[in-house]
Amino acid sequence: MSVVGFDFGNENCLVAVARQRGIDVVLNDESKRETPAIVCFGEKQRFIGTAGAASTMTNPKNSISQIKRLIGRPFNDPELQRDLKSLPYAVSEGPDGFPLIHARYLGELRTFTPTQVLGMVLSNLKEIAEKNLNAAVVDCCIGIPVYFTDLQRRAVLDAATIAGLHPLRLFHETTATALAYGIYKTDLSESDQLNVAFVDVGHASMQVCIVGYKKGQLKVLAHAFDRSLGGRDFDEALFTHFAAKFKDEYKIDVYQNARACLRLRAACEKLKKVLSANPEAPLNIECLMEEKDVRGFIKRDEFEQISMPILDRVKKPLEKALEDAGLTVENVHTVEVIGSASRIPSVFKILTEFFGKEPRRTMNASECVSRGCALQCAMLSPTFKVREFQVHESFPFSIAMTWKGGAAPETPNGAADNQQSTLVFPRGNALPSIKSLTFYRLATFSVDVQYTDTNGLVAPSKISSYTIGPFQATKSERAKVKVKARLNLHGIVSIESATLLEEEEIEVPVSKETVTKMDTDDVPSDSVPPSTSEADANAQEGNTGVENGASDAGDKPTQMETDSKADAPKRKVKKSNIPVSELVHGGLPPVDLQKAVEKEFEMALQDRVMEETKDKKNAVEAYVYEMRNKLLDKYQEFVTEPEREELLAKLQLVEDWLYEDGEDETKGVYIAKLEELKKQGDPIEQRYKESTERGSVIDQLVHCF
Ligand code: ATP
Ligand code: K
Ligand code: MG
Repeated sequence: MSVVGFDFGNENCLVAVARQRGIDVVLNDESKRETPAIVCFGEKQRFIGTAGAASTMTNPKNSISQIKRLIGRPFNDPELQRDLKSLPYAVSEGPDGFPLIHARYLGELRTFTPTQVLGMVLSNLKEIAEKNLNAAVVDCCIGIPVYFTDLQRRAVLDAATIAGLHPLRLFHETTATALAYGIYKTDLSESDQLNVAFVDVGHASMQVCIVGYKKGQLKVLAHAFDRSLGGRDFDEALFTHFAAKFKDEYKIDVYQNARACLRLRAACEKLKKVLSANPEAPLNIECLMEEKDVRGFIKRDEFEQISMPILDRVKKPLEKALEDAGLTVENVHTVEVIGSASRIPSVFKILTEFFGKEPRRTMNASECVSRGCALQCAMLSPTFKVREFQVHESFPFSIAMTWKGGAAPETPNGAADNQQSTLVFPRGNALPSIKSLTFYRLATFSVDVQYTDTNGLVAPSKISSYTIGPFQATKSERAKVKVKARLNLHGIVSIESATLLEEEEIEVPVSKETVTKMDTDDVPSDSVPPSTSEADANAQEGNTGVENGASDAGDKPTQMETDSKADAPKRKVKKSNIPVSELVHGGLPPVDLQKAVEKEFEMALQDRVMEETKDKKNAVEAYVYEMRNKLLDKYQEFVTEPEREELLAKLQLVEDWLYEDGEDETKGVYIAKLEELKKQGDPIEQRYKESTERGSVIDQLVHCF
């Protein structure tokens, strides 16, 4: 069983695997640790990762990057709309209200969903892991930003399915980092909590996480973020600056030329990196547009000036995190920065000033997310033994359930329409978690799950709708229905089940038997609120009681539930399951997901055929060069003059063919061509071999004398 962690970044992806001796970040085909998150669609195949990045400049319109920005967002999302302006490929609104990416692939224009493209990126990462482990990879843990919505989380899971992966957990990137930081720490105390702030400034976003450590455990105290503050925003500031400058000085408008835009953006990113280590840097691009070479120059101070609007926003998530954690700066013992854009000196300066101490870089800034994910995967996998370490995660959104008219339909005067709502998982709730709600109803009813505190969220607030029923209450009054809501390990909310509870009075003295044990795989024993009186009081008004059966730690918790007051007459509760049907807003229906899986399989097959074709073509080419050299060298004595001339001529013919008619042939044709050459070459090789073998026998004989 595989134990793998993936960090899919907006720009760079990393793969970490667990081996018996520890966690390793593995290398891709180009011997790099970072693999660009790019899929380039070609005329004959796709190029993914490093190969995709190589073709971006020559094929910008069909090179899909920054897929993390598009995944699980509706087309009309204003942030998405803003992003689209600087992306070189075409995106339109699909029939379901979600974006569709347009690209030319295999000679025709096609559309792909962001989920499909992420599936391709993940397949590529999966392959990297498989090559390194020399085994199939299925189980894994995938890092996601803490701000990912329900839709985005579901989209990542769908993409994983398309890639043939099975995530044991979608793990918040900063928490992954916190785990990778804490698990090796040997000096954690049982009583004194060590508070560490992790700040990740990546390509597109910034995340802050404050964690409290004690021996053998970490507890997330707060998550905060800015969805749109990352390295690329600094690139954009430089881009705007130079675009204006060049318009002035050279009379060129780069906005009119997609390739010029791309090149200037790339040059600005490079410039930004140079400025991290140098007080000033030049920017020169040959033949940017209209055959003009451009030259520019900027000092770090000026760079800071033009990026002021971005820098001004860095403090906000820091303040929010502190506030939510209920800490002051003095209580934060250490600050760890990660994410490659944290290398920008002005960002680092703001962090230093804010915390009143210099942030540290003890974590490997680019690798820690993937490492933490691999660790989490190892912890969740039965095949690995990992040091006991508890992760108490916290959820960054508030989630409520809403329904219509608690008293309906039996209230005659139209009270049925009034919307009611109850907070089920408040912001900062433990993750995972389970809660039960009690409804008093006559017949089938529906419940919506939605965000209440949108936390700067632009996604639709409604997450899903559920129909609960039908059920038949035996008595004429409203039936008591217990609905179980789960916030799962991925941070996805669902109504998992509904139970009809019917009370029957029986003549048994009150004893310990009044305790009814609920399904044991729910909720941990340390959070055991009995069926509260609050729930009953609410019920009088046709309302709903939420039972806080929260879980944060274990996978096999238990909950005990008492159903009667100690001095009341004994009642027995009969339980029966009620059907629950779910309608998720957005995401792929199972049929479409299956289709996407099949499509990915086809495309992967096509890629493989093309790769093999290239290999076979290379083999022909290699044979031509090798044989020619040998004929003129060590095979000389083993061929007759006419034989040699004939084969040399043949080799020349094939070489010419490779560059002309044979440039673009099928795999079978190259295989046949190689066979053809070998038919002539093999006898010569055979003669040579026989003679050298005989030679070595003679050598041995000589040595015997
Ligand atoms: P995200 O976490 O936002 O999804 P990511 O994980 O792909 O994205 P990182 O790889 O952490 O992002 O960071 C990439 C960003 O860091 C890019 O904008 C890149 O230009 C920037 N960057 C890399 N090296 C440096 C440097 N030396 N100085 C400044 N910025 C840098
Ligand atoms: K990354
Ligand atoms: Mg990142």
